[in-house]
Amino acid sequence: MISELLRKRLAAAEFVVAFTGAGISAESGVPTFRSNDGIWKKFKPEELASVDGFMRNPELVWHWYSERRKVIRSVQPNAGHRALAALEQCVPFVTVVTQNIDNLHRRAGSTRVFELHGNIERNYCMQCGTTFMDVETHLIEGIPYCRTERNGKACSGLIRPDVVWFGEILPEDEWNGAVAAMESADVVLSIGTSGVVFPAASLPYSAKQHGAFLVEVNPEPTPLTESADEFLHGAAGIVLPTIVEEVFSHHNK
Ligand code: BV8
Ligand code: ZN
Repeated sequence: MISELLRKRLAAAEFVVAFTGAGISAESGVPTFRSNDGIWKKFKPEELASVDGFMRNPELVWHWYSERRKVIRSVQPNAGHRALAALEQCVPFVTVVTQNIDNLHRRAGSTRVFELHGNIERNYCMQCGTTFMDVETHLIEGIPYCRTERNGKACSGLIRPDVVWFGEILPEDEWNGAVAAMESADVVLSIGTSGVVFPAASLPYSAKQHGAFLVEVNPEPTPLTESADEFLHGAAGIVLPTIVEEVFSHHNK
């Protein structure tokens, strides 16, 4: 399954970056966005994952995020997430750059993760910026409001999920960390992403320009496939453990 060239490149690699999208969480039971079971099928992204969408109908958007949070809390990381965590024992520097907001890479044990689009477990007040890990106690008719005391007055700001919506800029530290990782990558594994959301989707191309060996793991081709040095046609939960096994098995003994 793993070509001699990929085996050689991975075995010699010092910096490996895994660039992941919703596809790596599919086998955990988290619906992707654009596959046929995708969540965007029911709703249009602009309606839900945008500031206007939220301001227009905060209750609907909060309902959508609460439902997704429930799913995410009920699932486990899968063999794909775990293989990337295991890779840290075989390669000097492994960085995960994810578009996912499901926290599954950290729960699988990855220690260096840049979350380009935020994290569904975090929320913040749009007025005073206070961060909330839980909003259940702040709900008023399905919408959470801030009550942080500030100079004697209670804030009454609207609380929103700490995720990057369409039209919003990506968090600076996460973006800068991801760009630096991509520029020094020996090998980039682009896993489970349809490569249509920018600026995140531009990262594998820039890694390739800086000399990285680009591998794509996906059950179907994407716009990135023709630029990839290797296209591993399959599910992340199957392909990633195979890579760790076949390339680094002597490490694990
Ligand atoms: C920005 C967080 C501007 C929220 C997300 C026109 C109008 C409006 C905007 C734009 C426009 N044209 C371009 C834009 C910019 C826009 C964009 O790129 N739109 C696209 C859709 C055209 N981008 C933005 O708005 C970004 N911000 O540009 O700001 C700006 C610039 C400067 C200064 C100020 C402002 C912000 C984008 C972030 C949006 N937030 N999510 C939430 O999740 O609720 S995007 C959302 O899509 C998720 O983050 C998701 O991760 C991301 C990408 O999707 P994928 O992860 O790739 O998932 P997808 O379902 O698409 O694909 C899954 C893949 O997995 C498939 O290929 C499938 O085959 C594969 N797969 C399935 N099973 C498996 C598998 N692979 C492996 N194993 C399996 N088992
Ligand atoms: Zn507040």
